[in-house]
Amino acid sequence: MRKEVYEIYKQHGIDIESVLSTLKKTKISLHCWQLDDVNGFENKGALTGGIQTTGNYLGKANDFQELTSDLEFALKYIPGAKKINIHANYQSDNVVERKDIGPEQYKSWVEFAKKNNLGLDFNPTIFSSPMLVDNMSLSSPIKQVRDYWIEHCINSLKVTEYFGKELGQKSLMNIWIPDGLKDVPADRMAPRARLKDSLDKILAGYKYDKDVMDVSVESKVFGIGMESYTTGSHEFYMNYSIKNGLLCLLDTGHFHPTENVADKISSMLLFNDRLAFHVSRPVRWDSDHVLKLNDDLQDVADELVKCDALERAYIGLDYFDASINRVAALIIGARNMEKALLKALLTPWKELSEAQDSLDHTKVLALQEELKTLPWGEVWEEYCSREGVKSESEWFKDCLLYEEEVLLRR
Ligand code: RNT
Ligand code: ZN
Repeated sequence: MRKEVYEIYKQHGIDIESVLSTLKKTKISLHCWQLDDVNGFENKGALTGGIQTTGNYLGKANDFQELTSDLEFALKYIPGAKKINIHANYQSDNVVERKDIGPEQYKSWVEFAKKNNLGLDFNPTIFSSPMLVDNMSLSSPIKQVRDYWIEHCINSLKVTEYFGKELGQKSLMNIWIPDGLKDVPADRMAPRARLKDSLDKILAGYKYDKDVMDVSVESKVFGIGMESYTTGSHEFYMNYSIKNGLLCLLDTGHFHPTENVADKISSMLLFNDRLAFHVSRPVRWDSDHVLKLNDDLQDVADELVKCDALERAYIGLDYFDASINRVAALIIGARNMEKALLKALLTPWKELSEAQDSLDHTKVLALQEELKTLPWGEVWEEYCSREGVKSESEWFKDCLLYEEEVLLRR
């Protein structure tokens, strides 16, 4: 990086060294499910629950060994502190029926995390299962179905607590259910009342150690086959989480296409200690495209930084593209998340907000636009090199080699 770059940012009151030290310790949770199209390691059935992957690019990971070797490869090209986000259907040891899982089933994941200096997050897997009846789980009218998933979630709390304890850093357990209806409901309230009751039973079912884990709930506006109603709406979970000391998780693909998810962050932070994210890229619907460094992503990163909320947020990625090299997809999206955070940290928010508060809106606009041409790319290269991570042109070459030597031989 040129010496002048320090000066350029200093003129705006930004100290590059402190930016890099903040960025380096900001954790990003990498979702394991990009590498195998959300399949998991159980007997493979179809992906159900209103989510879809499209594409059949060669080289998908088929088991724990392949998936962790892909992860280890990807990790080399992603700077900063990382966690791995796993789903319950990625049991690494002695696979059991989903409702019966426990720490025993994820021992190899913990070993993998320790070896690679990673944290772990966890998700009960409430899709792709015959126990999902008519796309309903915790809000199903069938008691036996609800009870099955309640038990799965209670056991998931134990797994998550185990991760937090073993790895000495907080683990997040996120509950997402697909429950919903294709057509206009006869009754919107009853499924939501059942969901509320199921969540109460889960929380009463196991008193987890709050020092080592948090629980979040993820809303959604619609799913494939559930276009008219989802039980777990944003309003439902926003209220449930605040009343019960859980975190609200915002998935950036789970709102109406023109809704600005970044705009929600400041309001949420005024009433919640902590907030969780699934950062995704919806294209016309919740399509889970790989993150690009676009305005939507930047807006989310900007809000987290200007609200001084990096330590109050769980940042998880959530996209799955089966039409391109899956390892590259994971790397590209994660690097873009890092880049967005870097750009946000290199922005003089104080200067901008002072201009806003002194009603100098012209300066706000002028400065916002001027900042776009500052040499942040040089700072990015510097960050990557300090982290021992290859630069833009280099990592992709390695990835093509990995494709040729490993992925295409599967
Ligand atoms: C689905 C949700 C959910 C899943 C993962 C696999 O729309 O976004 O988070 O993507 O749990
Ligand atoms: Zn999500």
